[in-house]
Amino acid sequence: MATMEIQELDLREMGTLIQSRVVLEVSNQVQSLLDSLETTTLEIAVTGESGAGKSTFINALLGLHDGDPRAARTGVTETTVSPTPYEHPRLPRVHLWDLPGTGTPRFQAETYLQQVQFERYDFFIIVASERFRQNHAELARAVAAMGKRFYFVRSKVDLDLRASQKRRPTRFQEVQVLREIEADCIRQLEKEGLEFPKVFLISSFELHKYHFQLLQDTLAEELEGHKRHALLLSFPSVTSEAVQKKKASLRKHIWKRALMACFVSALPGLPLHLNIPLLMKTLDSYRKAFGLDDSSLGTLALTASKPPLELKKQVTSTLGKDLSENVVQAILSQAATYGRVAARLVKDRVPLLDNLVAGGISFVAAYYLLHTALDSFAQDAERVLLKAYDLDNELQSSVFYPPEPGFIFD
Ligand SMILES: Nc1nc2c(ncn2[C@@H]2O[C@H](COP(=O)(O)OP(=O)(O)OP(=O)(O)O)[C@@H](O)[C@H]2O)c(=O)[nH]1
Ligand SMILES: [Mg+2]
Repeated sequence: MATMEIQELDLREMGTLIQSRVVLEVSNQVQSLLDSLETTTLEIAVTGESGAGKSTFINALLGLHDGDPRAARTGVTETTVSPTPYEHPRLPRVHLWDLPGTGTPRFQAETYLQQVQFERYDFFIIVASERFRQNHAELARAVAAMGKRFYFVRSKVDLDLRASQKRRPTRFQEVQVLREIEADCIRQLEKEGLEFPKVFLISSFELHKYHFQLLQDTLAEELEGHKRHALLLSFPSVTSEAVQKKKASLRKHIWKRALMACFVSALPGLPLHLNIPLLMKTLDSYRKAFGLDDSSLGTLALTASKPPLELKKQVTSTLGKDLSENVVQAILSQAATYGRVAARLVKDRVPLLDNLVAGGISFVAAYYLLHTALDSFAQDAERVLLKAYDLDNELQSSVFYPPEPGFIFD
């Protein structure tokens, strides 16, 4: 079957096309699109009073355990005096900034913002572990006046819930307590003159609960283009929804990555002339983005207090288990079988790529491979999450999707 499909495509024509200037120009443009995606910076400022949980929150966002040498120091009575950047372990252009505390008696929002060089941040997260106060509101107003966005995070809600449960064990209702905390925060901020403040309730030890997903959605919505992509990739996927969003964001760029994998080693006359190392690199970055590499699984195991092996066992896809060239080659040869289907689908949706699909089965194969990999990694990631957070019974139905067609453009 595979050979028949390959014969149907005129290989000589494909070779000519690949070497033609037009395609080279397209590929240059695509390369610069990918470059601009990779060089997009995201600078997130995290501020609040001393002990509010800023450093712990930063580590949770970076997916780093407190003991990791790259992590921010936590739980120490040592106030940061100058802004300290923490680089994202996978995305060197994404930084979380631990800013000096705002709780000093002589706090002056505008001076503070000048001192921390407010202009370099994309947005501010203002963290409070108890009540929001005048200085939080003042800071938010000053941030807005300087043309930047701010978000309030009420941290350590796990502690509040536990305390409340102890106080009223028979009447305790989690949803009710959360509502009360949120309403109280909003009331405080309104009293300080802020209109319609939005507060996200978070526990840095249990990001999968409470408002973390909502915070991520809100941030993503309010960022544009490449920065949104960077945010979706950099935040840990702690819910099924986040996994799906990450997948959708990566999916939009598959065609560009597939295209780039086609031309570098173009040898006319060969059915598959793909840049395999480049494809392997892309696949590896996908796998890490979903937290399926050993290091990410290890951190999750520590956070969730689960044996690492138990989480690793949830990675059942062929590519997730063995990201080797042999497996990749096997999938690529399968792709040839689907060449015609792919060609038709791609042709229907993206006219620009007509020629590529008709001329290069290698493009279709790379496209198919990356699609398959994203689907598999996302499913693995969901299984890992279910196991890590013991959600097996609650969410099972959302995890086992029917097989996807694999060639649909978003
Ligand atoms: N239970 C619980 N404890 C938290 C949470 N976030 C932080 N903590 C604890 O609160 C303490 C202070 O946290 P840090 O992250 O060091 O606070 P910080 O705001 O960075 O403090 P400074 O650097 O001194 O300004 C630590 O003991 C943390 O373990 C949370 O979400 N839940
Ligand atoms: Mg700190």
